Amino acid sequence: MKFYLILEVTLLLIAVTWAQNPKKKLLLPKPSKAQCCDEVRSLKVQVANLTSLVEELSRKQETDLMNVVRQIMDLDQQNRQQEARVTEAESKYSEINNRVEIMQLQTLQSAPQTSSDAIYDCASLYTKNYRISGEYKLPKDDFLGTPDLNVYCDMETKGGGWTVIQRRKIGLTSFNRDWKQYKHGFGSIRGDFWLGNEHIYRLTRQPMLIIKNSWESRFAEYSFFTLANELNSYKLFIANYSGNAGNSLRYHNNTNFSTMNKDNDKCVDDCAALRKGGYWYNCCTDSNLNGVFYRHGEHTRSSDGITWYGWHGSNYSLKKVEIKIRPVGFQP
Ligand SMILES: *[C@@H]1O[C@H](CO)[C@@H](O)[C@H](O)[C@H]1NC(C)=O
Ligand SMILES: *[C@@H]1O[C@H](CO)[C@@H](O)[C@H](O)[C@H]1NC(C)=O
Ligand SMILES: *[C@@H]1O[C@H](CO)[C@@H](O)[C@H](O)[C@H]1NC(C)=O
Ligand SMILES: *[C@@H]1O[C@H](CO)[C@@H](O)[C@H](O)[C@H]1NC(C)=O
Ligand SMILES: *[C@@H]1O[C@H](CO)[C@@H](O)[C@H](O)[C@H]1NC(C)=O
Ligand SMILES: [Ca+2]
Repeated sequence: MKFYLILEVTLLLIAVTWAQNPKKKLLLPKPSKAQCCDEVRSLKVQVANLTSLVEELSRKQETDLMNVVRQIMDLDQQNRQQEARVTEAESKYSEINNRVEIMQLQTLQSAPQTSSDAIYDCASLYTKNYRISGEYKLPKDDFLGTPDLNVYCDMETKGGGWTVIQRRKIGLTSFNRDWKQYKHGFGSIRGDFWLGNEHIYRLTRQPMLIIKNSWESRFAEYSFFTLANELNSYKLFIANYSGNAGNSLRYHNNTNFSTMNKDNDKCVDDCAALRKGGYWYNCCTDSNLNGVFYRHGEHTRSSDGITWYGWHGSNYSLKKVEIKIRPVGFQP
């Protein structure tokens, strides 16, 4: 709008100077009286013409300007209406989502539990016909001595029933944490998180679970995955790799878990400090899924990123990772 106003003023100034100049110039040569008066009259007409022209022009410009302003205001209003509609749709969506989740939780909590149909994980939920991916609360189990636990279930990938134990996708949560935090878990279950070694250990206490790391279009799958307990430093056991991302967890097989304040690795170096995460560090990594999230620049000089050497080598930090587990015998 400012742009149009300035243009108008400039044009008016030019018009005025242009209208004055010929008058002065033409008056300079010494004219006869009659000639003079004729010329003056004609000049006056010209000036009057020009003035009316300028007036007409500025009127036209004003109308144009007003039209533009009106159009902008119309667009503005349409924009606002659209935005309001989007906001409304969004809030409706999240409301529905919330209601579905609350219903899921309520059904879950009111479901009578016997030892034969206890809910251990997302796979048990799946077999009880919970088929929507999202957050669920696993009830506490007095028999197993487990407290209740919020988990995220992937009920879609490869038949569903996956309990997600780790996710990296937003990058605001630091994974450079101590033993206690890795033990109990941290982050938010819908965003970036580590479920907690104690929970993962309990989940994998029923024999034979599969781990699946998936990111972008690549994945790695192990048909056996289990953790030892805390006394045994949450040592990792995996077997039978398949997938297209490379077997970059094999190097970490039979290896204790290490964090910034517990060096259990097989190295003179302090791998957790070098790689800035908690992981089953060997000496040190062939993968570092709890490393530093590098948002800008996929390649980094330090090898402390979220790496999976079998796919992108040591200098590429992955942008999305999820680790999920489910029982080996699970039938979707
Ligand atoms: C003034 O304008 C009118 C109409 O635009 C035109 O017919 C006339 O010749 C003009 N007179 C002069 C002196 O330019
Ligand atoms: C690996 O796969 C083979 C063949 O399917 C199977 O016999 C074996 O038990 C698996 N190993 C583990 C540790 O699950
Ligand atoms: C792994 O942990 C166990 C028990 O915590 C310990 O006995 C063993 O020495 C550790 N191994 C390494 C390589 O640190
Ligand atoms: C991990 O080590 C065990 C032996 O402790 C072995 O049976 C298994 O095949 C190894 N896993 C992989 C993926 O190499
Ligand atoms: C990663 O970066 C380091 C340091 O710049 C370099 O020495 C190494 O060759 C790189 N590795 C790969 C696989 O590109
Ligand atoms: Ca060490």
